[in-house]
Amino acid sequence: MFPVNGFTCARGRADLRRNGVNRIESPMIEGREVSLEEALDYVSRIIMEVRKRDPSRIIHVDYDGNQGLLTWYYPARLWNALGASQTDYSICSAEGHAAIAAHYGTSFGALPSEFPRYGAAVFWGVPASVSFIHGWAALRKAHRVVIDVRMSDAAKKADESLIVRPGGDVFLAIGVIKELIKSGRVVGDVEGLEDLRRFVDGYGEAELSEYSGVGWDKVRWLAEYYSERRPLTLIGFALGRSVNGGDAIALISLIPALLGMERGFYYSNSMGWGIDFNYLRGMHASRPGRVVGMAEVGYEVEKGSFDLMFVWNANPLHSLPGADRIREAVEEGRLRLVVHDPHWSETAKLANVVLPAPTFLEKVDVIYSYWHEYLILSEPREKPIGIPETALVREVGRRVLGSHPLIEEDPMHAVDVAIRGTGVTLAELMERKVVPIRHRPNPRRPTVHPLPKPSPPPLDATLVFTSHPLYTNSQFKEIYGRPEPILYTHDVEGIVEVESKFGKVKVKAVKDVGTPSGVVWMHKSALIDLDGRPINSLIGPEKGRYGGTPLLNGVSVKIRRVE
Ligand SMILES: Nc1nc2c(c(=O)[nH]1)N[C@H]1C(S)=C(S)[C@@H](COP(=O)(O)OP(=O)(O)OC[C@H]3O[C@@H](n4cnc5c(=O)[nH]c(N)nc54)[C@H](O)[C@@H]3O)O[C@H]1N2
Ligand SMILES: Nc1nc2c(c(=O)[nH]1)N[C@H]1C(S)=C(S)[C@@H](COP(=O)(O)OP(=O)(O)OC[C@H]3O[C@@H](n4cnc5c(=O)[nH]c(N)nc54)[C@H](O)[C@@H]3O)O[C@H]1N2
Ligand SMILES: [Mo]
Repeated sequence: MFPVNGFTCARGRADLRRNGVNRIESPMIEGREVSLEEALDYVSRIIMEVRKRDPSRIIHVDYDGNQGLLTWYYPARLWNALGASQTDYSICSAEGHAAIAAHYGTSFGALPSEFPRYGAAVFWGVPASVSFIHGWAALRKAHRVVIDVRMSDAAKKADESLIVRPGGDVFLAIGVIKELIKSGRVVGDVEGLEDLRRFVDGYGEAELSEYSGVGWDKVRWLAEYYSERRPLTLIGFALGRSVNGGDAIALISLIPALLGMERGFYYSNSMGWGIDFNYLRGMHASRPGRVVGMAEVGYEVEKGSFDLMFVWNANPLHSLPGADRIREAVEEGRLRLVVHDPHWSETAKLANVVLPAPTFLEKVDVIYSYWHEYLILSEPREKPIGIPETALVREVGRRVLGSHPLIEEDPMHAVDVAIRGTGVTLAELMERKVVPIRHRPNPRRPTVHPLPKPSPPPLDATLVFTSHPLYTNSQFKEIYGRPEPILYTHDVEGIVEVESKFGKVKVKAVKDVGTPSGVVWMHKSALIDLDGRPINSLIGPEKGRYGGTPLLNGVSVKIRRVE
């Protein structure tokens, strides 16, 4: 059975309607409609020009607009064959995957089908009633605790909620572990327990309460809850984008192991399915010229490190730190931008060259999930507009590389090879369309190392982001309209300027009773300000110590009323 819990989210419901709206209908060069042939020749010429100088001055930016193996992964092989620069794919979940894998050898945790077995659940930094509604529903019968920096919708709906300071979770986790050890409730077979004991002993209760923002009685309550109720621990991706985020995730993921629970946490199992993403990207036969942190792309553009940016399946003007730097470089002619997208995204509107892409409803692909354990053959049901990603890279590849084995390999053959580790064959997938992945990674005895190295949480007003129920990142404006850039605050209302060390934006401040002073938040789908500037102008190049994830949550800001 496909674990969709019998309902579809607002985005899923809108997909068919969205398909015909705001589409890029034709290739364009500098605002002029051209034939596909002309656009492909033009893009190939630019690539050859830049490549002559230095192929690593080309950067491709691609992310998760559509999670197809052919849409997202396969196209990267063209750029690797060229020796172009790539990003580190860190923006969303890399920090937690790396932090958990450092302790368990894998980030593979509980399976969705195991959720209903749990009578209790701790949603740590996961406002799941909005960001993870299928997981929230799968645990609807469980007693639910939500830990956040504000009273999120999930915190309001939960049986219990705990409010921490931004960046304070690692200290709360240290406190919980300290209490568990003190009361003799650590029974798990975990390597390095003595080191962990010494580490947590290095912190006093008062200090931990101050840094976490949680009184000691509540810390003790959570430790007791853990040992008595043995909840499933759900860990938010967004925690990995926060101050001390990787350390927090690492330590939180260890709590179930300390209690002797096997795979008692859930992050995302996608890194454990056995899909060979590197094969799809052609890493067996080529290498990127350079890997640039997603935190740093905007800042590298500012420094003049690239001549050409090729974007697909992503909307960096909306989503990347320092996005204003990218915009300026394109507007001033210092960077050429080519975008391949089905929709007129903010980045497509800025681009020098735009190439239309079919949506997932218009092409064949194989889809995997961050959540459920199924591989899916996605087949076209609408008439396609534009050129699919696989065809595009093969056309451009032939023009700039001639015949190259990475480009010549049939995309479906590449998928067949890449999914071998899942225990599902392409033939089986072609026949059955939806097939459960059989591979499970081997568990390793968990270790407490590396121990965290947290810093005190910020004292200034801290900006954090969260999912919007109607949008997926920048997507679905076609149906639900452009979201207003609203900054939710404890006590400020009106038009305000928000300033960080890196930039300044203008937004509308609205009071929210569930937001403590010192915290301000926005929806991560409302990232264009009242003057059209990217909100991510505020975000700097700082990144996490495990997976290099940009510090998107926890940026210190000053807020000034202007109207
Ligand atoms: N300040 C701040 N910034 C953030 C976040 C935050 O919390 N705060 N969150 C971050 C997170 S978690 C993420 S995952 C990133 C997301 O960052 P992006 O991946 O840039 O996000 P999307 O808005 O989903 O953009 C996807 C683009 O892909 C296009 N697309 C969809 N389907 C296809 C297809 O089949 N082919 C092609 N070629 N294109 C397609 C869509 O039209 C859209 O323009 O943003 C990050 N940015
Ligand atoms: N409806 C909808 N669902 C989505 C998405 C969407 O755009 N719309 N995006 C998808 C994507 S790409 C992702 S990555 C996931 C993200 O899903 P989640 O990881 O669940 O996170 P967010 O929705 O970004 O919300 C982050 C929460 O963390 C809180 N927070 C910020 N800093 C801290 C901190 O230091 N400690 C704690 N404890 N909490 C903190 C914020 O207040 C906020 O409630 O959601 C996915 N689901
Ligand atoms: Mo994400």
